Amino acid sequence: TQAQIGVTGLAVMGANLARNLARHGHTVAVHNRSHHRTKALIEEHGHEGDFVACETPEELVAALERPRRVLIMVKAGAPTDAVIEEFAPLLEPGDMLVDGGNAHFADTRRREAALREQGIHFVGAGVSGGEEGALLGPSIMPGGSAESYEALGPMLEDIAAKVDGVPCCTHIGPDGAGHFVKMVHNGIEYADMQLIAEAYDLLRQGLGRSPAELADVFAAWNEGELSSYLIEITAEVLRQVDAATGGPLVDVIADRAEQKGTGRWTVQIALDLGVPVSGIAEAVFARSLSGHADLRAAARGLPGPSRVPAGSVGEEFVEDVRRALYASKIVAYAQGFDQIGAGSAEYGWDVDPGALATIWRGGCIIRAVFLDRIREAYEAEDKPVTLLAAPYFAEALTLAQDSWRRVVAKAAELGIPVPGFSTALAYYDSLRAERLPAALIQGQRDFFGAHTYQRVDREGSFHTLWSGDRTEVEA
Ligand code: NBP
Repeated sequence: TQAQIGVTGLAVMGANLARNLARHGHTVAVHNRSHHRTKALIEEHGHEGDFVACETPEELVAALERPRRVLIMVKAGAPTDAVIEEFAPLLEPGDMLVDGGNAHFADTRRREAALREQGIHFVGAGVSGGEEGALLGPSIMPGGSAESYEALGPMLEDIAAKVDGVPCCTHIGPDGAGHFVKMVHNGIEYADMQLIAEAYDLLRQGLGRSPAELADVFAAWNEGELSSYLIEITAEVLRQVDAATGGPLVDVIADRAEQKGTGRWTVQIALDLGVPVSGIAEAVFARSLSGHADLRAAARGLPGPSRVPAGSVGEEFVEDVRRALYASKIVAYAQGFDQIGAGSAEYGWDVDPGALATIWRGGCIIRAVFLDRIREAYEAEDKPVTLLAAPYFAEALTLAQDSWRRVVAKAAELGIPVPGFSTALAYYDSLRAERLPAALIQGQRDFFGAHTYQRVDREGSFHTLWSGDRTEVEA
């Protein structure tokens, strides 16, 4: 029998995607650089479906029906290039090479262009959902040609998560579009996690609640508008008791957050595109700061607030924090979607944000009820310039803003760091401001560098003769 698809790279993600494909009735040819992984997969899970075990790339390619579909699930970076170099010469025009790893979208663009010359469709597909998602239904974000999606889409939609019967997989756009949106997805994930962590910290320090009590708070929040995978697992983590100490696990975990790089890429690219993704940036910086043992040790003795009024935080703080979290989350997602819009415009991808919100409702780490609201906002006749101004979100922010301000003010008063909450509020207030102090910055720039400024009342560029008689001249 000929296999419908081949999977090369059988570490946790590749093996689980291969099993998912086989469980959906596809014959899957499987290959790994070190054959022991292939053997282990067949021994442990061969009974789950039809697998063809292959020892070499040649065998894998020979096992496939045409046009061939080969899914690469190896470590991103040089390993992916090595695997492409191995497989490309074995393929024919019309065949498809799919990279399901966490590649940088610029690498995907480069690889797609090179393989296109050979007539091979290169598909950079973002896959979210971790190990479990790969096995039970991930959210899949494939880029590449529309033609390749015709041949590949049905199979990917088959194994993707489903929400209301709709698969969490859609063609995102040409070349690097899929990996770009996966990158921003991860950036949003960083922001969302940071905001949840700040909410936990505020309630722990501000109200003195225990992790177990806070697990109940997050579990309750998960029943409402915040309902999401990340809130759900937060409750689970907070409830976990450490076997060694008998105390909360969260108290014995070292407070240094690590990162693999997609959040950092999101911010780097946002800087290049000129998109203010301050919420994502603060989340990346907060992780970085947490790891700076040297800076933290050197600053540990610095004073906190000298006088914290006793009983200044009451029961109503819980609801204030919930609303502040929701409002900040809206900002983080709005910024992420802005970045996707900017990337799409820059590279001519024509990404449909509503379709993206749809496929993020299930399978992926940022899955949330809230994404249905984003989908609705982008499917409305009046496309929002910013999600903040879309009717549902504008109303949610209106309802939340007093709480949001109280929480950020209280955090400053108590000396609890809330970089995510406060940058989100600053973004909101900056966007809605009638006038920004950017006018003064333009004045300063003109003073020291004759950079000129524009006026609100006349066309043209102007310069004040700062070191002369301080009259204004047209530049
Ligand atoms: P890893 O990222 O740990 O990669 C291990 C695989 O890469 C093994 O199959 C290994 O083969 C293969 N490999 C390496 Br390393 N160098 C190779 C080379 N030069 N030639 C051929 N094969 C090579 O696996 P993973 O955690 O399953 O992730 C796979 C991809 O999926 C990554 O890009 C990852 O970023 C992405 N991803 C992961 C997750 C997650 O939750 N883990 C989620 C979403 C996406 P070997 O067995 O011979 O060493």
